[in-house]
Amino acid sequence: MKVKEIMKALEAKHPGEKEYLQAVEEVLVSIEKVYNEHPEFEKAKIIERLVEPDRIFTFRVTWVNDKGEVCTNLGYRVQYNAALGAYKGGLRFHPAVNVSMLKFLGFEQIFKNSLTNLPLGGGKGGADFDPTGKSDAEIMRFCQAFMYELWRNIGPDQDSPAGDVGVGGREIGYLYGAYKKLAREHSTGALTGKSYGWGGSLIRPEATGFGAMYYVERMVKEKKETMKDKKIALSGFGNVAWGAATKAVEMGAKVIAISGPDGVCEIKDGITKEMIDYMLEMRASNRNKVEDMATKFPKAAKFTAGKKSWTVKCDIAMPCAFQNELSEEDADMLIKNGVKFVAEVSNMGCQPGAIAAFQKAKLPFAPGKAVNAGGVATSGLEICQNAGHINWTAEEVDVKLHKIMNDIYDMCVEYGKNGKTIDYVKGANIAGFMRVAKAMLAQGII
Ligand code: 2IT
Repeated sequence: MKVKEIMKALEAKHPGEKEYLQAVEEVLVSIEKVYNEHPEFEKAKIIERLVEPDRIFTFRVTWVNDKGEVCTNLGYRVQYNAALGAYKGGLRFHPAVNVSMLKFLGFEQIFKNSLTNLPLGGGKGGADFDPTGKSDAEIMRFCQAFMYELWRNIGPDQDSPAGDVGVGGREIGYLYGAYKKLAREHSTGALTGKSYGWGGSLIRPEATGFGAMYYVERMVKEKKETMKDKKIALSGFGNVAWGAATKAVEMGAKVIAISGPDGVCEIKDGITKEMIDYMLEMRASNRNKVEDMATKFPKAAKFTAGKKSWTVKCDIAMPCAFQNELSEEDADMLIKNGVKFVAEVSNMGCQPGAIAAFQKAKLPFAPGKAVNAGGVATSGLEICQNAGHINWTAEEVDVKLHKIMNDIYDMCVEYGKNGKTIDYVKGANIAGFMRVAKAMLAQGII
């Protein structure tokens, strides 16, 4: 395999699919050497087969808003690769959603799911629907209209969506209600991220953030340091940042920044339990404004419009919001301010220039597909519980999640160790890839 040639061909075939091409290139560069040591991979054209999704569904979603107006959005499901199991991955509702974004997310999901060591294939979906400013009733009607189309293509042994940006517990409830009505399957893992009591798993809401902190704790330990009093800058204030903040505080660290599309909230003395709880209300309001935190807690939080979390001096930077949210300029600022560790929690949260800057500065940098894998891993545990018609306790789930994150960390070190340094990007990509490639080989040319 020659990465340059493959990328040239993909650019010609999928012009303008910026995020997709970026995600593919990152993985190919990491695995090139190992891949070329396995002529059987090349013979089976593993890369050519892996970079194209198995199939993509695109569908019209028409619904009625509170004013009685008819609205139309576009819905998608990308079923990317099923070598390891049924397609699995979240749904994103965001106005910028398009095929490129969902292909990048689906592609990343293949390797992330592989890292969990659970039998999960990779997929992703969503719609260009903007939840900002929508009423609860509008959200429900949109979710129902979305499911009118999607229900035929999902199921616990086929494809199991979950949440992502813009899709949380409330949306999964409406989606699952509509799915059950249409499919007449009433007790399955056709969707995960359900609430506890009707098929959901305890710890699933917290899992992405908890898992990320378990991973970061290992990175910190590797340098013979502890989490105590570490200053952490998070971005976003959604489900992921909420879970990460909860666990960070439990570990004795201080979350000193959260952010939103409107700006940053600096929290000098560290976020409190009350403030973490308030993040949930902010999310439910659909206002999408982090300024609300400073309005509610004016003494503790200082809001600055138009600024990102990366302007705040910190020990650990953790993007938790959106792809490419941390630029090379942001990385330079963080480095100048003495950041010690960077862990992506959002999928592809750092631009390539930012990753290069962190690596050049010899800072431990870990990629989203390893750090945030606790979310989908716990979705996998939800599917297990659904299939067995049982509920595990919060402790049982947390123990399994913690072990999965420790195993992912160990795999990243095994494949990414380079003398005294650890290239977590390379480690995650190679470890994730090898399992998928071997499964594809064993299953023949399909
Ligand atoms: O990016 C992700 O891994 C998710 N949005 C969660 C996917 C899942 O199926 O739980």
